Amino acid sequence: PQTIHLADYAPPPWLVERVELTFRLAPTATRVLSRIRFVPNPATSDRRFFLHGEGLKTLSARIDGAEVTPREVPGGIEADVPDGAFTWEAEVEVDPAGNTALEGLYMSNGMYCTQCEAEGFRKITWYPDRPDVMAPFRVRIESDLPVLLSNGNPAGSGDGWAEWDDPWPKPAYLFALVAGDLVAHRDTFVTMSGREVALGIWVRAGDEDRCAFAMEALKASMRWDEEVYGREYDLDVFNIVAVDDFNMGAMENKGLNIFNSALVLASPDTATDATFERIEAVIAHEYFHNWTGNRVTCRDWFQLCLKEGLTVYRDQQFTSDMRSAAVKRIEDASLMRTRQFREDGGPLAHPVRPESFVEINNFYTITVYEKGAELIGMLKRLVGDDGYRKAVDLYFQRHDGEAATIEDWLAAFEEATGRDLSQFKLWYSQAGTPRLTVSEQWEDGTYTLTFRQETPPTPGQTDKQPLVIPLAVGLLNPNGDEVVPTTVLEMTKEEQSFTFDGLASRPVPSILRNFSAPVRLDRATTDAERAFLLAHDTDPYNKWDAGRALAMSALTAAATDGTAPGADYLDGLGRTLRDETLDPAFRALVLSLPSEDEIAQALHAAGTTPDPDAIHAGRRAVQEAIAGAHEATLADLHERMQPTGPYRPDADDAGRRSLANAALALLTRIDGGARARTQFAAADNMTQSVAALAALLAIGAGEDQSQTYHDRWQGERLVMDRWFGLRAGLAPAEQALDTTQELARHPAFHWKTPNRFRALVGGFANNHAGFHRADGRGYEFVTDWLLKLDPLNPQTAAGMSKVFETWGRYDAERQGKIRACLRRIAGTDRLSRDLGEMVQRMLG
Ligand code: DPP
Ligand code: ZN
Repeated sequence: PQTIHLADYAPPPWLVERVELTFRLAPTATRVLSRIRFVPNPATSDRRFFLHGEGLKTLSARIDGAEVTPREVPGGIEADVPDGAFTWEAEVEVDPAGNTALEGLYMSNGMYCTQCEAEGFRKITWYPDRPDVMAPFRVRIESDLPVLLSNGNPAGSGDGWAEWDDPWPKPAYLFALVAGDLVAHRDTFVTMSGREVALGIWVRAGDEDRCAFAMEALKASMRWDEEVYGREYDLDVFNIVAVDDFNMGAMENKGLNIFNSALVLASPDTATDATFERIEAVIAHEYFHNWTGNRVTCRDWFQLCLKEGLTVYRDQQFTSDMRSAAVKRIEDASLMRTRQFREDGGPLAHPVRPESFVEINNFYTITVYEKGAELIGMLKRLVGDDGYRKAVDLYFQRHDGEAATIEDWLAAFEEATGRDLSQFKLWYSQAGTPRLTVSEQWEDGTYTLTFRQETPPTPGQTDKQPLVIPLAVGLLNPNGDEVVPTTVLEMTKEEQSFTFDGLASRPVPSILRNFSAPVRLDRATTDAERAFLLAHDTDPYNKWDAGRALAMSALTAAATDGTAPGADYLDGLGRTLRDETLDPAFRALVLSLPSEDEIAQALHAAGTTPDPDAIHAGRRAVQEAIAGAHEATLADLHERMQPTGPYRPDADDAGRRSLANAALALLTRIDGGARARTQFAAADNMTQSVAALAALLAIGAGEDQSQTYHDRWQGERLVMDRWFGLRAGLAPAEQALDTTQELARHPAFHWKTPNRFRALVGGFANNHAGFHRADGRGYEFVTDWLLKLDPLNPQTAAGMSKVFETWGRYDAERQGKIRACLRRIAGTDRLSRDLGEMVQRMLG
């Protein structure tokens, strides 16, 4: 397979002025008629006429009305064309029913739908399928199905047809079409300039009562983008469609967002608090793309972070405004430190803006998305809130209707704020997590912090430059009072010192407040000092982090030499739990322990080879110790924190439930499951029943509850996804593989549906000690399933293969077994480009 390089970018020889498409829908033989007006691109003298296409049966092709026979070339076709503008027409046939890859036009439960990002449009018709070719689209759909949707505004409909007109130039990856027997949950939104927008969430009959929450989230997002970014919606309609078979979470097609149904449908009895929060965030995310992604799009796929990092940043801001800013920041930082640092530290590490790829689908990563968002946050920290707003306004003003680059984005910041961002730009090109070591000096009232930064080598990048790192620091005196409030220090060199004068006593530093930069902080400290910060730090993130570090030190000790947790941790935790001035959601975060995977990562980072069984046993011992030490407090919280009144998914109630349920999980470790059984039996919402079931499964109990859940929900696909995931993910390590294999034979294991596949296979891989069993059979099991799925759905298979990215952490035997599995995959005939690239990178 061919590797594509950023450095090889060349502008498109031909631009598209207008696209007209007609779809005659039929399950196995859909006809697609295209009429496309091409004009020469004045930016280049190259006039080669190339159209992408994959799996298309061409019935006819014409240029300016004359029949032509295009030449087949790798990835598409070429033809001889006039010197000036011309019209291309083609009629092709595609097979939506046979499209199991879920890219292009495919069918799901009798409904037609599309997924064109990144390169799916070429499976629909011949086209310059690259994001820097933007055009207005007119679409006609012919089908007997009652609901026919596409991008833009409705432009007429009749018996068996509908037309749509999208006036905003867009790249083909934002094209969408839906046809099906769907029902709508409708509403309207009046924009800041007084235009009324018709909103619709389209779902299968029976799901219409599960759309209200998503609709509220949509309206809140539309209002928020007006208020915070001054961005107004620009069409008469905005539609969202829920589809069961979907590779990704959701897709921001212009005016017609398509969502994995797991991220739209929610009711208290079927969705958990976490799902509600996630739905709200993803609805916002896709809506925000209307400006950051659609109106201003990406020049090429290397610029993916231009739209994704910025849009994730915007959805994070939205959630902070809607819910608790402190809790949201801790959740996001925690995701970075676990999953993104894991990617950055392994064989799949890549820059936020990658410089080469084989299959772009493999780069929809936590690095591009989440680290990309952290870069926006750092930029804002460096230029200030006003500078940020000015720069973003300038960016929109300058690039509306264009396909832009990271250079364009940074240029807008440089011009709007006068700041030189050449060093900052390294964050986009340099992979890996900088490691920041800290040393301290105290003399005559002067306190000096010296930082040293070092970014370890990553695949293909051995030499790293120093980055600009905004370090938010505060200082506390030994009484716990803040003597220096949060100050942002700008580190630009490899080693740099900062001094604070006039202090009465040696301070305790609180460094990297609010996770001000995506770096790994390495500072020699004691459990006593961590407990001090847990008690006194005014920065919620660092307060949480102090508790986290205490927990991690207890867990790594328990996992290596079986030491019991010390008093600093147990007492500090107890005080935090009882501190009624603290938000319950915050206390829940302090109480929830790092996962086994995180413990393995921490041990590896400290130079110890993680032993999955010892980690499993150690984590359990720490849970038992916490529960034993704080049984009365936990029991009190479990009881008192249950919200009263009807279920509401808002931040306050969800926060109370999360604290109650974190307490329950620990209590279940010592009460034999009594409380969890009672809660499961009484629960009137999914959050409470799942928490109880999970607590039971985690102690190897809950068979009856699992069966009850199964019997009650077997007709509900999303609820059953959760069941598969919980069973495989929480089964006791020694039973995990047997349980999972049995679940794989369950008649409801519809493995071709990505959600179900990810629930079971991903759930099992999340069962750290079960997946990493010493005999390697956990690895074999996952490998078998990857190879079974790959021929049908390469994208989902490739995504799931990341469960092997941590192979380098483990002992030689496990490493050998994982590598043997990766080699088995690599040696398979007709492996997809997607999975092939992933295993090659993991093998190194
Ligand atoms: N562009 C989508 C998103 O919103 C992914 N396909 O992230
Ligand atoms: Zn996105």
